[in-house]
Amino acid sequence: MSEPSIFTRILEGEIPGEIIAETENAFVIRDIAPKAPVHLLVIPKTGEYRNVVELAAGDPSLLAELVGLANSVAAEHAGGDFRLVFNTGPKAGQTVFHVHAHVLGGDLDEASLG
Ligand code: DGP
Repeated sequence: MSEPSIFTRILEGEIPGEIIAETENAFVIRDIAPKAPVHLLVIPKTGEYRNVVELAAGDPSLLAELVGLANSVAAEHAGGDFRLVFNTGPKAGQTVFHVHAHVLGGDLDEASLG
C-alpha cells in the first residue's frame, strides 16, 4: 500500500481544504496555486488511479462522473465555459499521482494556454 495522497488526506480532514462540491464518488477543492481566475480540482474519492489513462481503462463511468461534476462546478463558479486538464506524467507537470482534473475558468485568454 502506498501512502495516502495529499487529496485523500484533505478528503479525510487530516489537512485543511474546503470541499466545495461532492458527489458519491468525487469531490472538488480550489487549487492552492491558481493558474486562472477560477481553478478547481475535481478528484475521485478513490486514490487507486494514478492518472487519467488508468482511470479511463479501469472505471470509465467514474471518469464520466468527473466530467459531469466539472461541468456543474464550472456552471456555478466560472460562468459555464471551462478548460479541463489532466496533467499526465511528471514531464507534463503532474505532481500528485492521484488522478485529478483541473477545471480552469473565468476570463481565459490565449496567454494562459501554455
Ligand atoms: P498536478 O500538477 O496536475 O499534479 O496538480 C496538482 C495540483 O494540486 C497543483 O496545481 C497544486 C494542487 N495542490 C497541491 N497540494 C495542495 C493542497 O494541499 N491543497 C490544495 N487545495 N491544492 C493543492
